[in-house]
Amino acid sequence: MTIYALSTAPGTAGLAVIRLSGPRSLEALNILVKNKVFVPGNFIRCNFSHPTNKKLLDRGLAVYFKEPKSFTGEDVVELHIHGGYANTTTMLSALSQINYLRLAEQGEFTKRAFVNDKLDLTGIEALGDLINAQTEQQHEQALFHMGGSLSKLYLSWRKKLIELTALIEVELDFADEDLPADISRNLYKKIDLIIHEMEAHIAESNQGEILREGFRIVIIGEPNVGKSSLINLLAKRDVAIVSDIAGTTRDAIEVNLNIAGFPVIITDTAGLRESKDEIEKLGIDLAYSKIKESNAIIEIFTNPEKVNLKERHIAVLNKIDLIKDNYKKQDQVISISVINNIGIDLLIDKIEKIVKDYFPSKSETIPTHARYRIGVEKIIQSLIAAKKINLFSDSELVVEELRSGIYEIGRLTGTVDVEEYLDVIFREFCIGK
Ligand SMILES: Nc1nc2c(ncn2[C@@H]2O[C@H](COP(=O)(O)OP(=O)(O)O)[C@@H](O)[C@H]2O)c(=O)[nH]1
Ligand SMILES: [Mg+2]
Repeated sequence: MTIYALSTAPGTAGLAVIRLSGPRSLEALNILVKNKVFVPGNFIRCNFSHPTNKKLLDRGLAVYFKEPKSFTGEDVVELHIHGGYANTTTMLSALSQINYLRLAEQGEFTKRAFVNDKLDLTGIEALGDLINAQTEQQHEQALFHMGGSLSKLYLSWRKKLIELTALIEVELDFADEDLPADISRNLYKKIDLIIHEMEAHIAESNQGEILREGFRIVIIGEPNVGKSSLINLLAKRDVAIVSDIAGTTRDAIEVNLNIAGFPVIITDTAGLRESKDEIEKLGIDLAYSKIKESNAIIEIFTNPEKVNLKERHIAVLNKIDLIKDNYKKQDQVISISVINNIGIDLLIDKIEKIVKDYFPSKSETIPTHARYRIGVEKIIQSLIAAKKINLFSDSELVVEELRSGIYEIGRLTGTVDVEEYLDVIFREFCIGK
């Protein structure tokens, strides 16, 4: 079936691209555009007209990609027309008049690319990440993965495991009496090397998943120390209510910031105190659960005597405009006045440093989805199990463990058991992708 959809974002825009994919794409194009010859890969200037009433729809460009050299691996046509609501809907409704076309489903172009081996599962996820990337670092990581860095790594492991199973099968058949000890030592060494590589990979998963989802910083402190004032300043807009009435903030309010190219989620919380107010108590419980989920904590004080330094906490002394100048200063404490915008640069520098330290690696293969971590952990389990089996009495059981590792890699790249992931992945895509 040939499908079509608007591939650019809807709304007012200079240009819009409508994409068609499937065996009758070119035929459909020739209904909209008369007397033009489409050479694959060449843009042609065209007047598009309605299939039945022949009215002019728009002037623009069209390009045809012949299968398999296209995004989906099928015949693809792109109509580059003017943007805007009326212009695009008119073109889409004209396409709907062609009876062998149908509107694409969510992620259907990418699904076809997958089915036609244009992208593997890691590539699809990376494409989703690329489209959803909000910061430079997320963008860079998604591009690495789209370039196949992850699938290359996984396939290299697959190759090694296949070689090992072959080695066991061949060598054990031909081994003479003296060889066995050598063979098993050699085999275990190779398995250990692979386990080692896999563990190094998983060690980066925390970084990778947080790079996708955001580094979480929660602002805590007693009521009225200026937590909500600070989040408003950082967000550059009023997201939280500021008032001198203690217990104003009850919800956990989140803002997304881009700090040094990394996604950072800052959360304002209810002031921590004993409270009799039911709603405020709920807010305080929520604050504690946010502290648990967080990667770092900004704790605000207003009394220099009460500042309490804790690991993982950035201690901040606010309202220094109200404090007499001769207070006891401590190096680790960042002194600010939110109202007067004093010391905020230092606080942001500190946050930037913490975030950057959290992401030390620039590896192209950081596992960014929990699925990768879980899958690789399973493979490691199989390899550890394989090592525990006696190679000489039960070589076929060793091979079986290695095979289940190989199978698991297939699930990561999407060569086996792919259905369970596809639905989840494509749910995040929209129509036209
Ligand atoms: N003098 C002074 N007042 C501040 C400063 N920062 C916040 N406030 C005030 O402190 C009160 C409590 O602020 P708020 O942000 O609601 O505190 P929260 O309860 O910790 O969220 C408000 O009246 C703010 O205007 C500051 O740097 N100096
Ligand atoms: Mg507040």
